[in-house]
Amino acid sequence: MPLAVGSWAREVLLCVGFLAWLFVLAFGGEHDGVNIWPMPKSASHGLQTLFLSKDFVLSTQGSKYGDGSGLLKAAFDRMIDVVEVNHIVDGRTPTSSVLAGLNVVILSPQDQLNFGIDESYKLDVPAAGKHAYARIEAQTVYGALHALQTFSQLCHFNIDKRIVELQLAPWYILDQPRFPYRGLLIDTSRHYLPLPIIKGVIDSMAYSKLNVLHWHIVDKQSFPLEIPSYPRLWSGAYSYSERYTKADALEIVQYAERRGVNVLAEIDVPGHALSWGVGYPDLWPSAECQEPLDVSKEFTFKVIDGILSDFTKVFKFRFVHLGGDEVNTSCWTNTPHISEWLNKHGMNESQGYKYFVLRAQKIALSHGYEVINWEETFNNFGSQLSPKTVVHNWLGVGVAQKVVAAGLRCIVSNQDKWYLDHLDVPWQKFYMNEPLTNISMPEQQKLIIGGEVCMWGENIDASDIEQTIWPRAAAAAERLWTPLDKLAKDPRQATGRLARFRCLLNQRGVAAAPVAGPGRTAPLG
Ligand code: CP6
Repeated sequence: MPLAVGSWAREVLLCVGFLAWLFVLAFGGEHDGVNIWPMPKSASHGLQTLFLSKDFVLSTQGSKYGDGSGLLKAAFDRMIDVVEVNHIVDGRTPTSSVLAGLNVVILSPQDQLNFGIDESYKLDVPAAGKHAYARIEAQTVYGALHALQTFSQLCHFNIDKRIVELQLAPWYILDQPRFPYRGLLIDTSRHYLPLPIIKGVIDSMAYSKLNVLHWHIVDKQSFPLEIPSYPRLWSGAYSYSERYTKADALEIVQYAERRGVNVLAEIDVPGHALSWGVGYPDLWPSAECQEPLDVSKEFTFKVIDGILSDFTKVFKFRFVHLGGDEVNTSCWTNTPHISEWLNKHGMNESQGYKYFVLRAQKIALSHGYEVINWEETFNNFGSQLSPKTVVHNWLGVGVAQKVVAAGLRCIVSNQDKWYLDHLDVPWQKFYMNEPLTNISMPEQQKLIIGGEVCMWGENIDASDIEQTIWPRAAAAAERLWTPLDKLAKDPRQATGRLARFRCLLNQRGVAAAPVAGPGRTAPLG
């Protein structure tokens, strides 16, 4: 008899659940209960709770992707790890509504990561069942990786019961990024960052679906990277232990690629390059006047060619970043052999700067790269830049408009909103920075390939990089991922969800800083 009552009650509950689900679909609006960061393009759900099996498995039935590199399996195992499936206590999981595993169906056999690949996915979690599978469908394995991140955010470890719950099932999620370039800059010249720290940054990028690690490797202060063609360049490192071998760089690139993150390498020329001359003083205008790089010597361009040639063996991203910002040419004017050379070639300092930037671009193009340059190069030389240039905004508001009007592509990083080293800029400002401001023509909008938050390294190092990046970078990550109509119009509407994402980062070992002021970080209810 009790059994009969139990099953009767269950029918009623299922029915009530179904009606409530219909209600949510009809009136609730899609944001209700959708605690996912960044917000997917579309998500609808019900009100049932499922439980993950202790033996939660990956099935690739029906998939065209062979996973020869084990990339998908490794991503699945990391997901199992962060949702703590291995901490489930046997016998505590309710026997009804158990999710047995995930069926991942990938339509493309390729796993070459690069700019502009299809990152879309579909994630379905069924309503109930004793041995049900959730299902992911994606064009590429990298779309499936995003789906796994989303799935991990639906799960929640119930500490009292030692089970993993998945609430508000069934789920139907369709998702794809708004912009193909979603970047984060790190700077290993001002402070060396050990490999495990960089890997931690890459892990945390994947949690918020950022997909480009812009590695500002070298600057004035140090040259930490081994360049086999010019082995004295890393004499400009701070110390022997604060260096990256070519193998280290490859390790970072491969680690990132397996998480769907591209690595954009930068050599900033001709300014910001003083450290190059520690090993090769000929690159300096003179021993007294050490930057920008000597524009008058063939050797300078041979070194750039050597570096970029070595880069092609490590950095497989379509783009290389050639800097070009903040060039002060006074050392060129003040150094006799350079001012004579400029005179002889009929150039003033500004024309020398242009000659340098365009020649460096040609070298990069000859190695098969497309070029990214900081905005000063566009502000000074406009359409004389290679049409393959992507202009990286940082100074001005309104520059992106001019760049796309000139038919060039643009990455947005305006310093008043997306510079992480500006500690006084709150996450709300990061959230509200709209890359398409005042750009309305669709052809021009397409030229804004995305944006990037910048963690310049003058005042941070391994000790505080994580809490300086997070949670503010996550605010930008949602701006870059989520369709405009799904973004919060007022950041207050996103506070609770961001606070929860920040908590998730903490649970996963990322030292993300608090979202709100003192006390409760998420509003009640
Ligand atoms: N280093 C390089 C930097 C900066 C830039 N380039 C920078 C300038 C101003 C601020 C923050 C960072 N430290 N190589 C500018 C692109 Cl406020």
